[in-house]
Amino acid sequence: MTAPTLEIHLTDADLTEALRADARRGLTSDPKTLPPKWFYDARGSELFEEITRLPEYYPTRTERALLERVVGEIARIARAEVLVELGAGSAAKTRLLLSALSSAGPLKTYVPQDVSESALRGAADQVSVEFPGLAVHGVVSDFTDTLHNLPRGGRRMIAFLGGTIGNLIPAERAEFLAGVAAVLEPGEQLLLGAGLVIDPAVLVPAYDDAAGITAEFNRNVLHVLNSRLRADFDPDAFRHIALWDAEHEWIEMRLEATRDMTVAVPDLDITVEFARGEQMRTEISAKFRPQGLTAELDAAGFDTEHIWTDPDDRFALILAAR
Ligand code: AVJ
Repeated sequence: MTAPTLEIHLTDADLTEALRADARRGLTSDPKTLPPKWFYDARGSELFEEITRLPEYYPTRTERALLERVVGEIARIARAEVLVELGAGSAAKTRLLLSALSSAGPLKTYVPQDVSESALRGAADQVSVEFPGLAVHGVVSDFTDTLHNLPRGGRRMIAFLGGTIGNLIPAERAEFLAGVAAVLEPGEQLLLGAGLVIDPAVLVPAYDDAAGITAEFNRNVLHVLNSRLRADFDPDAFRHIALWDAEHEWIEMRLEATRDMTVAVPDLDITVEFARGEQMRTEISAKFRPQGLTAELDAAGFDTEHIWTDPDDRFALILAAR
C-alpha cells in the first residue's frame, strides 16, 4: 500500500477569509442568509454523520441501497481510470463504487475532495488500507471554485453524491454543472446523486427530526461564527425551522430569533440586530424531477447515459457523459 497524499488548496486562513466575506454579505442583507457550507467544521461533520443514521433522514440510506443495486451496471458503463469524488466527506458510499469500478475496469486512482480536512484525512487513510492497489490523492478545496485543481491524466469520472447538488441555488447549479463540463474531456463522465420531489410529509421530517439533531446541526453554523469570527451568538436563542417551498421545490432551513438580540461580530467590525421572530435562511436542499435533471445536464453540455431511481422514487443516480 502507498500512503495517501493530501493536497491543500484551502488553508485555514483561506477558510476564515471566505467565511468573513460570506458572513458579511449574509448578515447585512435583508433577509439575512448564511451559506450551508459553513455547517461543516469537525462538529458539524459529526452531526451530519449522525443525521444520516436518523430514522427520518431517508436520503443517505436510500442512495446507498440504490447504489448497491446498480453499482455493477454503473461499472459496466463506466470507463474511469480516475474516480474524483466531490464533497467526499467520510466517503462511506464510495467503497461500493470503488470495489465495483476496480474489479470491472481500469480504475487506478481515487481523488476524494472535501472542505473538511479532518473528514478527508480519515477517508483517504481508510480507503488506502481497504484498496491497497489504488493510488489515493485527497484534495482539500471548495468544490464550487476548485475544479481546475483536479488532477489530469487518465480518464476521469466525477462523482457528486448525496444530493449535495441541491444545496446550490439554481443559478449556482447551472454555473457548477457548466464548470464540471468545462473541465471534463469528451467521453469523461459525471455520476450525480440527487433527491427527488416526494411527499412533503416524508420530506419535512427528514429535515426536522424528533431527536433534534438537525436543529443542532443548523445552530452549529452559529458556533462556527463564534469560534472563527469571535461573534457572540447565543445559539440556544435560535429556533430551527425546516419548511417545504412548493414553488421552488426545495427544503429551506432557517434559524428564527426567539428574542430581540444584538450580536457583535468583532472580526467584521459589525454588530447585527435580530428582531424577535426574525428568520435567517441557512440552507436550501432542492429536490428534482428526473426530466428536470436531464434538461439541466443537457443545458450544461452533458448527455445523460442512464438514470436509476429507488423503488419509492425518492432518489436518483444519473450517469452523464461529456
Ligand atoms: C449533505 C447537503 C446532502 O441537503 O440533505 C442534512 C445536508 N441538511 N440535513 C441535505 C443536510 C439538513 C444534506 N446534504
